[in-house]
Amino acid sequence: MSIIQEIRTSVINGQAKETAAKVQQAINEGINPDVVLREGLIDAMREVGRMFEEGEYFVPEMLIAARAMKGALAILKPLLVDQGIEPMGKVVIGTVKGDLHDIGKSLVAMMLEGAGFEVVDLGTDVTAEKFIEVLKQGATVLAMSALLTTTMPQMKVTIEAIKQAGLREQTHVMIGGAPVTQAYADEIGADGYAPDASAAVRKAQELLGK
Ligand code: B1M
Repeated sequence: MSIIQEIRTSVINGQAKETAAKVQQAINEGINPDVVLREGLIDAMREVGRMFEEGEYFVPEMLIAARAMKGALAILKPLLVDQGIEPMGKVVIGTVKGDLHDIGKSLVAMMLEGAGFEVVDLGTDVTAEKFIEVLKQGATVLAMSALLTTTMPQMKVTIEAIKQAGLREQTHVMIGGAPVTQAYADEIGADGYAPDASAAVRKAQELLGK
């Protein structure tokens, strides 16, 4: 089994220590951190989702797999985040109210930081009011993540709330997350959608005309 396959298997099995050790081993062997991320970690979470859908896994198994993935991300973060880039603008990011999924959002935050954005990460279960507070403090990009079809509408609620707060004109709104699409972004009046973390960086740069 290749080291990437071993990483994938250890995440699926929720083995946090083994995952961290194997990720470190892969890095020591000179494997590109982006390959470790995409082919090892992200692919493993996709498989965990499939197993959950098919009733092989339940919430506790999803949680321990997520814990293994997060430990590995901490190792990859300094390698994925380039240093010393000019500040690009201030982004406020969070997973919307009612939604506790934070891995994808954290990856997007990490990549934005790496590209030189100042990032305020509000975490998960973020209300429109909390986003607005940071927008009032000078953030010009609002980045919202949702992983549940039931929480996607909260993105629209937040856009409406920033309109009400008189902040819509000065705010670039971008959205993403597994169930989110460009069509949904158009429907709710977001300025941009990105399918993954790298695309999110390109979208934020594009929105700010960089
Ligand atoms: Co949940 N969960 N979960 N879960 N979970 C999903 C999302 C699900 C698809 C699983 C399934 O059924 N196949 C399903 C949603 C179904 C639906 O809505 N149609 C689901 C469900 C049902 C639930 C619960 C309701 C289960 C229950 O309690 N019965 C519950 C809800 C809790 C809540 O939020 N209120 C729940 C709970 C959990 C855990 C807490 C156990 C855990 C999360 C732990 C954590 O995040 N700390 C969990 C997990 C791990 C998953 C899966 C397996 C993996 C998610 C993940 O981390 N993916 C997930 C299945 C799946 O997605 N295949 C599932 C890896 C991550 C890197 O990808 O988050 O998509 P992703 O992010 C990507 C892109 O989407 C994009 O870039 C990222 C990097 O490439 N992106 C953006 C994300 N945000 C972006 C923002 C942007 C741009 C791009 O701009 C701003």
